[in-house]
Amino acid sequence: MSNPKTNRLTPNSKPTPQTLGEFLIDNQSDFPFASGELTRLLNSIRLAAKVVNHNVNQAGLVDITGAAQNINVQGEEQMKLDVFADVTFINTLTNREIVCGIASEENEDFIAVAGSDGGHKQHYVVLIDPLDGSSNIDINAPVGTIFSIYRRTSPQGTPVKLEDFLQPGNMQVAAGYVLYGTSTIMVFTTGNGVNGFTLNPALGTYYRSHPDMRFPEKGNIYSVNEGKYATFPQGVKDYIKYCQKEEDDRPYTSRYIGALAADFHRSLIKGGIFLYPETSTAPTGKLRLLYECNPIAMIAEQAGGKASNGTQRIMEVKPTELHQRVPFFCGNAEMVDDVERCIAEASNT
Ligand code: AHM
Ligand code: MG
Repeated sequence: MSNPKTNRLTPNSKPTPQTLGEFLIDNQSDFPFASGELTRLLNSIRLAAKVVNHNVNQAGLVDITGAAQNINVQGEEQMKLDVFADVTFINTLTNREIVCGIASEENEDFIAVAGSDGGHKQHYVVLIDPLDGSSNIDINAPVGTIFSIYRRTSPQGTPVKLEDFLQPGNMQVAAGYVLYGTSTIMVFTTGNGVNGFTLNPALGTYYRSHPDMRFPEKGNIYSVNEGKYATFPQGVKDYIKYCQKEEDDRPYTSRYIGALAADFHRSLIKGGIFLYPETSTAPTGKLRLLYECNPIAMIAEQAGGKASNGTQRIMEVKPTELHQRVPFFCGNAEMVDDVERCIAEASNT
């Protein structure tokens, strides 16, 4: 900042925002188990997200810069972005030997990660949706990455087992998402509240732009694929009618991007609810418990909101399969209470 009278630089009165790297170091002792392993893991996720961000931003150029047969300017084969994101996260996490296992939406089975010495001494498993809402790529709309981190339950030193991944959400030690939107933001929690860090793409640095994120006291936006209304259970139909009714502070506004990370982020900032119920054609819903719903649920709860499957807290659902689907209702606590009430009333009639 310069002083117009003297034309000399004067100190900026605004404090420099903390970077993500500084935040991780400063708060390391608050992280569960505080050995530095989780800090390194979150560091790797932020690095991989930068690489994915770069490629997401190139998406519109692929047809121009990628020559025929999908060869790009570096002579590498172009990958679909969701595969690229998957490979990027897996490689970044495995090469640094900081996880003992990874499960991803893109892979049927989990991956057991051994260290370069062949051992399995790491403590954490990561579950990830590498590119959430990937169909938005074609229309230049936001996409995300969602991740969930657990401490393994099987003995250290042995290869991870399926049981290490099938833990209820309330055992998560950290969870977060990266939203590649008009700017790129990484939002995460380690169980001590929620913080958001916006990427300055010129510097490649994330700054703590959204400290101590909380849902606004009241929400007035509902977010659902209303085209599927006819297939929803009666209680959800009733709740949607309730949202639309002219009464008190209603009707609410309807918004739907079609990428959970983006729709949830709007709810968190502006106040609202995201709904993806079971339907007559998808009787257990669409969204995946382990790498979509649980991490978003942990962030929601840490920010003062709620997440439910309609009758039960999402983070208490006992997983039985890696790619298990659940109905999902998440956002301002009062709004989630209202949809649960409508579901309970409809099931009693
Ligand atoms: P994806 O992770 O395979 O891209 O799909 C998950 C997405 C969610 O992010 C989004 O909320 C939902 O699926 C949209 O589904 P629909 O098109 O049925 O509304
Ligand atoms: Mg997804």
